[in-house]
Amino acid sequence: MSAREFNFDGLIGPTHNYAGLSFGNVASASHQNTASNPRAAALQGLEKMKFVADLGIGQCVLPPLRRPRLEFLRGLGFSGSDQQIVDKAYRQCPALLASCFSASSMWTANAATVSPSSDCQDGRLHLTPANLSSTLHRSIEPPSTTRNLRAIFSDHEQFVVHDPLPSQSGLSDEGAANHTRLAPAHDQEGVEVFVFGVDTIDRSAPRPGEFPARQTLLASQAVARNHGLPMERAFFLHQNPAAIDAGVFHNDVICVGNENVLLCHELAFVDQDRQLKRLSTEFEKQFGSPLEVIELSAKELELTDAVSSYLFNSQLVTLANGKMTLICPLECKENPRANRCLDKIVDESNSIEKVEFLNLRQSMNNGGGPACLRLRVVLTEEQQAGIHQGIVYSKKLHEDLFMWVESNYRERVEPSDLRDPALIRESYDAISALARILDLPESVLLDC
Ligand code: SUG
Repeated sequence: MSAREFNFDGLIGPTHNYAGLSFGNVASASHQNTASNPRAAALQGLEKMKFVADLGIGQCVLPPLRRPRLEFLRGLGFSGSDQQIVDKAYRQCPALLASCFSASSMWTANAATVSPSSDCQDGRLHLTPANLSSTLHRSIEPPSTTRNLRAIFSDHEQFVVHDPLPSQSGLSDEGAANHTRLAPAHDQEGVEVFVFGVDTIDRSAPRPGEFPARQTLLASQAVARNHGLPMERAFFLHQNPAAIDAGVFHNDVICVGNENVLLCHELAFVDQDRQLKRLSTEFEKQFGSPLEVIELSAKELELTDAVSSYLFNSQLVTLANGKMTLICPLECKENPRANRCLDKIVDESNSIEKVEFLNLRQSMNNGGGPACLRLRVVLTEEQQAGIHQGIVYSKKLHEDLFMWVESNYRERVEPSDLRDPALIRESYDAISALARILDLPESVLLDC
């Protein structure tokens, strides 16, 4: 049965703000305590969905998690009315307040790791929500994300939504941002590449010195096991610690794959030459066709430019005619060195034919590019019919979401606005209204 790729984009929530919560994420740190524009952010996200859908690629939306999550503060000993809790947290620890307000669920590449049914031994599509245990604000997401995914992928005959891995530093998991599926075509069997930042068992293995590694080898192996991937189809690559220390906090900041193409920087992995050779050899052996590796050298693009332009965080998609397009953030156009690299990438000897640019500045300022905002799911026709239909993108859904953003979102949020009781109410009301648009139970979305 033919299968196609769907991008599940996270709707950018009404509390989108810049709090500098992600240590090791350069953009998040440099925008700490600046004012955000939630309405513009959400509209930029919607524009991306429209752009991708107009290319003929499958598109769905994932709802934002309800924020602020005041239960989180209550659990940490803040008591009183909502207003009192917020005031106390603002005075005593603004980072905790910002954590419970964070709209970080927009980056759905971190929602889960997904293996399509063609890769899994039981013939079902497997999803493991990420535990996101390495950052405080994101570690609040997994129970709610799991609930949402179970509401959307509810047919047990076709889908398995696992529990997130235990929230433990040795099992730290950041989902699809550290996972790439390679296959001759989306609708065929593929190999799955898991990228880890640290091997917590082998103490002598290289690890970053400055910034945290957010994905462990143990976590990646556990996800591959849970999904029932044949061992010869699962690859584990070690992320280069130098890249993590330069601000590459997820592998999708330095590498993107699509079908038979792998685009990466030469400093993406430990022992890169040998590992990529091994991957290419296996790919060719298993599928009888070559893997196309496009590698940019540090001379062509320094790590700092890779991080500031987010070139590798572009969305690489296959159009109906089989050609590939790279959807880049505007920052790649503005960075002359990144722009020069794009000329090499669309060289006629490669499968990538075209480059497009999108303005995602609001998300980019928090370290979230085009690829961070989407979770890729390859669905067969039967599975397309089996998911909850209210989240499938259409012209009508776009119009409804556009109006919803226009009428529920603030134009601007200052750091001190997180104390404003009206923002709490407005954000909850927005989620209630969204439940109706997406035809999902309000009880699920409000609890998430
Ligand atoms: O986890 N930023 C996110 C960005 C996630 C990008 N996702 C991928 N690369 N797939 C993070 O670091 C910043 C929030 C703040 O600082 O307010 C933040 O969470």
